[in-house]
Amino acid sequence: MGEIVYLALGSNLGDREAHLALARARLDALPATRVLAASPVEETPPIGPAGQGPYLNQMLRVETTLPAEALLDACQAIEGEAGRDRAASPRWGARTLDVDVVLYGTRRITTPRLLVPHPELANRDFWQRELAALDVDWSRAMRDATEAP
Ligand code: A4P
Ligand code: MG
Repeated sequence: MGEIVYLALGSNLGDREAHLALARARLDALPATRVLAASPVEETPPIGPAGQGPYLNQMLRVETTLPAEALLDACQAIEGEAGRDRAASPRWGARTLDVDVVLYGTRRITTPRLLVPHPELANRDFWQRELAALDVDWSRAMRDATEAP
């Protein structure tokens, strides 16, 4: 029995559908990790610097026994496999693939590498819609998240 985790996928460069599909497949193939459900894919206007195209976004429900930072490492490796060049892209700039940890069980995580629940959850209506499509009450999940003892 692992943790139930919600991961947000985003892509606004290249073959966006293919990048989301790659992410779903690679996440499902991680050790002790299963993709249990996926929200509909939706196209969203870009948040961030001007001059970038629309995103495809999708939320995944995943069960994993990977600790949160190991899961983040895996997400970043998958971004790299999709051709994400972190150095070339400014914060919130265009990217082939972004995989963000939105919720990790009922945990609140505050480390130099990881803020969970993702601080932008309150501001991103598309994540809120996608979580609702997976039967998650985002505001309650944000409120109820607690530091591990
Ligand atoms: N990091 C901290 N907390 C987390 C977390 N919960 N999940 C750290 C993932 N990463 C987390 O991320 C920078 C650092 O954030 C990571 O090294 C990790 O240690 P990054 O992916 O390199 O940079 P970024 O994505 O440009 O920055 P950031 O702040 O993560 O941005 P977001 O929130 O990922 O936003 N517009 C639309 N329509 N749809 C989108 O999906 N996404 C973004 C990126 C901007 N505009 C968008 C969308
Ligand atoms: Mg990110």
